[in-house]
Amino acid sequence: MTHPQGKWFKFFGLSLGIGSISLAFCANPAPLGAQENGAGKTETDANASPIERVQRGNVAATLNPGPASDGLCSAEPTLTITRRGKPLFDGPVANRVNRGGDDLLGLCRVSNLDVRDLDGDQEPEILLSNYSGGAHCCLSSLIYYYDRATLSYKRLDQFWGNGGAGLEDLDQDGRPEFVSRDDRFAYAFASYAASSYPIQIWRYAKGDIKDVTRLYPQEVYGDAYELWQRYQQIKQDFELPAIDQDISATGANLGPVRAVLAAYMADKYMLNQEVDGWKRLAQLYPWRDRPQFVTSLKQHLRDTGYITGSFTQRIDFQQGSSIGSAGGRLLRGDRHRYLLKARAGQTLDVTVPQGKVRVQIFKPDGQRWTRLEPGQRKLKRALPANGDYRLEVTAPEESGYSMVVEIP
Ligand SMILES: [Ca+2]
Ligand SMILES: [Ca+2]
Repeated sequence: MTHPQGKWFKFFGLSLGIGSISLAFCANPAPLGAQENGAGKTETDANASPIERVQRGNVAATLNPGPASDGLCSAEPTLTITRRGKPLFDGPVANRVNRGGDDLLGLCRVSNLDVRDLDGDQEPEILLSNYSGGAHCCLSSLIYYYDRATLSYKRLDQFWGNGGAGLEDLDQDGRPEFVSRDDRFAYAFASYAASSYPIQIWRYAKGDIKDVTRLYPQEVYGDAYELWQRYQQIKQDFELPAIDQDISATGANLGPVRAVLAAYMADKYMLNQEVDGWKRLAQLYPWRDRPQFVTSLKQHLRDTGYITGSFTQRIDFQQGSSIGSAGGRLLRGDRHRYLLKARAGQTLDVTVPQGKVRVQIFKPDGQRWTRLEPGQRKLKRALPANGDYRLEVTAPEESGYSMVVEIP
């Protein structure tokens, strides 16, 4: 895969980049209508007409950005959507974009029209990107989706902040994921230009969009690795103070180091490798103010939901292998949920080599099927149905654990 964060590294100092299908255009925007990035795109005007048209299957959409009011922002963008030959939407793209809750964002430059089925239900969605105007903020995706109940199109706004998102089918299941970065790390530990970001992966389905980053451990691992390399680069590029020097006296700026380690720790939490992460951080950040840095970093990770007792993620089977593993640390009340796809008749073999934990296993229909009590190490049974099984791990008192799952 082309990793978007690679581009952010390249533009370190600008932090404008995004994925291969880019929604970014903060600096030096390309003329509207000049792209040819959609298989169904049928028109780009010889005079760089701003009108974009895309058709896929029975759905066709046309975006007319209207006259540019100040050379960058459009005055009155309009959109038409035709489904099965019937015009179902014809009007302005609303001039405010919902950022979540009541917080609204300006609409300045709407572009990158695409028509594609984002959730694999054979019904294409219409995708636009919006730039609100400003030095490097803000980007958002506008998704028009067909609502079968009202036989009309509704819109979902997804706010990305400074970074934008790229569309990429990471697991090649035919449904593309939005690959973005966690914008809450902008300015958190350094200036904007020196900030670093953990990866975020979002999935659209049925009029809703969700953060599914934990379901993509390979991508998160790749991101953590790139952040690690970035840390090494920063160490080379910046003259960092000696370990025993009083930082406040030298005036040294450790912001870029703190920022990259903050993003790295967020990824480590997503991988359930936080114990290893904190161990490494102790070596990577040897300066005297480490306790203060760790305290503020933990607070930030708590505020942004990385430090949490409960989560759901899919068990990651290495390619060609029937063995997957999981693990972490549980406090009382925490719940680690793992999903596992299997077929009826296959044998499920669960081993808990470490930890005093309870593993409850639920069938694809949601009914509890069987469980391992704290202290029990092994369970082996034939599975009764096809589908996603859920393994829930809890602990009667604080415990680390590891778990190996095999479906031979
Ligand atoms: Ca769809
Ligand atoms: Ca996918």
